[in-house]
Amino acid sequence: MGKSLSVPMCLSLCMLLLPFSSARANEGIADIWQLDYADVACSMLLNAAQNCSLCHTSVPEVNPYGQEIADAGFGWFVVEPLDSDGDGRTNGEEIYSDCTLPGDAISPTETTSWSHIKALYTK
Ligand SMILES: [Ca+2]
Repeated sequence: MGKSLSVPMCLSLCMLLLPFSSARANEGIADIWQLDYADVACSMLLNAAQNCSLCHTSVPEVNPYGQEIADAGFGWFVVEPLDSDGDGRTNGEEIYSDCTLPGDAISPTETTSWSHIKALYTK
């Protein structure tokens, strides 16, 4: 009798805790992404990782970059050669040099960034 009650109780408890444990796991993933790219990504991207907008449209919905990372088993280095948002620039280019969101095709491009515009007028 004791065992028959404990299994449903455990399942109920697990179902209650699952959303929280998933959220905590995702926070850990964002932290790891930040650590992996801390020396190469701009602060905008590091902040986007922290506030979840790097990979999510609205949690738990993911953007194309978040989906490809999930599909790759959270191997973000594997998806660097891909162009998740279809804007013509690889995820790696967006992260390492352009400082644009790899999951958002309408995030500013290098040619529309403030530093690029300033450079056009200082020549
Ligand atoms: Ca892209």
